[in-house]
Amino acid sequence: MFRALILSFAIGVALSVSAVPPAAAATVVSFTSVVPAPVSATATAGVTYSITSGTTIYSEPGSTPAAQTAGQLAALLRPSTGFPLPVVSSNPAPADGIALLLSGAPASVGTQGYQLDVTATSIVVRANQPAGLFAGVQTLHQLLPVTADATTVQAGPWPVPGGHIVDYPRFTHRGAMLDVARHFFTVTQVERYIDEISLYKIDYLHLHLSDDQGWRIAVNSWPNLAAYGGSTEVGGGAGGYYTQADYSAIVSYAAARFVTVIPEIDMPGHTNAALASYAQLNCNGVAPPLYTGTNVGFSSLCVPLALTYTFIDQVIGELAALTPGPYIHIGGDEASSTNATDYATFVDHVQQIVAAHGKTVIGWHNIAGATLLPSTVAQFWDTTTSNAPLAAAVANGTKVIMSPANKTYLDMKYNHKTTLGQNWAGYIDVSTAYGWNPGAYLTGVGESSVLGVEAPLWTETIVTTPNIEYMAFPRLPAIAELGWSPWSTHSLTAFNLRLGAQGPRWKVMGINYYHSTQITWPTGS
Ligand code: IFG
Repeated sequence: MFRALILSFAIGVALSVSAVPPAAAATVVSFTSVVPAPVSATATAGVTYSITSGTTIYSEPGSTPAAQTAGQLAALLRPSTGFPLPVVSSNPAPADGIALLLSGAPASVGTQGYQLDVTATSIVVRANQPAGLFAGVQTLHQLLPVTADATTVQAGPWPVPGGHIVDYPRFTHRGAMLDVARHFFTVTQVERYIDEISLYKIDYLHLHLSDDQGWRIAVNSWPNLAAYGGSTEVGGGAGGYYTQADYSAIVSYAAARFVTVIPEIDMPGHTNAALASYAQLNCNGVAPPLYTGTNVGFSSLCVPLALTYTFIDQVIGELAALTPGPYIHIGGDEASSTNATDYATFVDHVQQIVAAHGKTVIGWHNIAGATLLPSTVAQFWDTTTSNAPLAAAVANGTKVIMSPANKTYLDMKYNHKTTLGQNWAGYIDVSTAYGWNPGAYLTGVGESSVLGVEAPLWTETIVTTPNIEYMAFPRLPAIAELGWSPWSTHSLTAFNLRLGAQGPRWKVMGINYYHSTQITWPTGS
């Protein structure tokens, strides 16, 4: 009787601290379940490393970024394992533990790649640059038992499958765009999205900061832009905006996860919020009302007006000073209320302004109708597989970020049953998001002209973080894989298996993902 009481008590305790049955906690994740697929991954059969209360996390001496990444790994593991997991940096690395080293990596992994070795006695991530250590730790994260992502102590043990990975990206640009103009999202909401996209080695976050429905970044020299232009959103809600301190917090949070922020001020179209904020910016001197609908193409900055360029220079000047990344995105899409001549004149001029502030221009591919600076990047977003003005610009040296709307637009419905999102570019489920080759998609735009990919999430219909997650997962990892993994690894069957293996972790992380019917999701995920 007494033994039974103890046993039932022990089980009770185990279950009460564990969100999932103890058996699941010990499940060793398959070494081959990583998304994006690594360049090469070889499991060592029968070998696992067990994280224990004695495990030390070691980071390269003298590297602050390496220590930061080590600290993030410790911050992930301490709450779920209950282990102390000290982070140290001293020569030589402790024999037993997890080591993040900036030596010994093969040159082939470049600046963003890494080598990961898991043996019975240690886990070692080697990279040439701190960004590579971060990428290696994201792979390690995916090899941990899914309960490692819990925020309360879970039952162990904590096995990591043994093996050897050498990995590096196909494209250097793997982006996610969040439209914070149609609906405003707080710093905390953006930071959660950064956590989620960086797990899949996304390294750019494009923030669509202005549009007809809202202006979302404070500009000291034009205070009404945020105060008034940021005071509403689609549907008439309160909107909001980032103070410059808020924006800097997002930039820093992203940088600590090796994500570079690309701010977009969309122009000359998509500018009603700015035009409503300052009557003097309008050709007729009259400010239009704030707009809370979802039409596009009806607004334009006043191209002939000299004040327009003073405005742009001051806005870009303040934004550039807040943006450590190389890019400013100037939009340029759907300028239906700007005639072609004015549009070209405008884009030519704005490129000069951005360059004068030391930044490189990105614009939606419509800017190919102007004369592009050699460094200007075009972001392709149409649903076609050819675009003559873009191909001509590419022949002249322009580089391209691939965001075909019918493949990468995360605001597209999965199917006719999806309540959120739109369908003007068609339905996009996993097979569509995954089923294309960014390096061989557009006529006249070969692999060497492609910087990479980006998955935009427009938010006309997206209001909450669960809405963001429902549309981004599981499709964003598909775009992330197209940006990172070699084309030789491209296989929908294999990807679907690896994507399904992410489901249990997303459940523990509280990610509100869509259980695509194209994927076999493990029971309970
Ligand atoms: N196109 C518009 C976006 C947004 C989108 C919604 C671009 C570049 C349709 N421009 O995509 O502002 O409304 O799917």
